[in-house]
Amino acid sequence: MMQASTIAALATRLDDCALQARDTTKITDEHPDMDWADAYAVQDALRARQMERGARLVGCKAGLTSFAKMRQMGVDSPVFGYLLDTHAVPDGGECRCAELIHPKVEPEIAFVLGRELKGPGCHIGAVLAATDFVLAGIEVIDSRYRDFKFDLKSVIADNTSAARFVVGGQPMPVYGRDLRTTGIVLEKNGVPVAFGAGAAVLGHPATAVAMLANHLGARGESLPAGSVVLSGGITEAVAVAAGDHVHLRVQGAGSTSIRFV
Ligand code: OOG
Ligand code: MG
Repeated sequence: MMQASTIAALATRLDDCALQARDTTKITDEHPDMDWADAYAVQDALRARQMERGARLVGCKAGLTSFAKMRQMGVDSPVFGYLLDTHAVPDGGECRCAELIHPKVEPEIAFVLGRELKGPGCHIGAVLAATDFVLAGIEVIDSRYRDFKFDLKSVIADNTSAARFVVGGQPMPVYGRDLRTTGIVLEKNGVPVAFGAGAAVLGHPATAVAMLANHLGARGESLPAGSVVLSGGITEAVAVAAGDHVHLRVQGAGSTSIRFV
């Protein structure tokens, strides 16, 4: 287990990089013996710093939940992070590129919970029973690591590259729907650039939410009612720059969009 002072210093370094939009080397380069608990301890310390400044927790995210994403980033298992109100962009709103290092967008299915979800033992059925509705979600990721190169422990410490997100469209109840065959189209500047279906995420996107609830349960946390949960990029992430307009259509759930300025 890392020393508390090391954990605090790493969280400060990652927080400062995000605040100043500058990158850093991945932390496992200097701390090769860091374990999973250390990585999540750094993430917890980062969250505490941001919440001390007044940010509110609004939900959680699962990442690296599709083979497209795992292949793109060269890793082999999902990771989990948190979402704050300071990450949220209104539907159709602006994202300022000057505040980010090297942003990319991901098409996701966002779950909004009507009831608390608590692991262990959480499964797809429990997730669907607790879900009020799903929405179209675009996550803007922005790794604080140079050239977006990291390993799993480094990316966990960095709150799984979370930077901004937008959700919107037409709230879609899950009852009577098959989220595996729910299609998505991601458009950049009016051109369709990525396509997929819910099954790209671990066979069913609710699996990612169940894994997240079980992960939190093991740490004594849960997903409260009202949480928004990003279930993970369905396709590879797409790089964006100022001037880009990104639009996500989710079959049966309308669409959401974000402008990069
Ligand atoms: C890590 C975060 C991945 C997703 O949806 O797969 C993620 C990264 O690729 O930088 O949010
Ligand atoms: Mg994501």
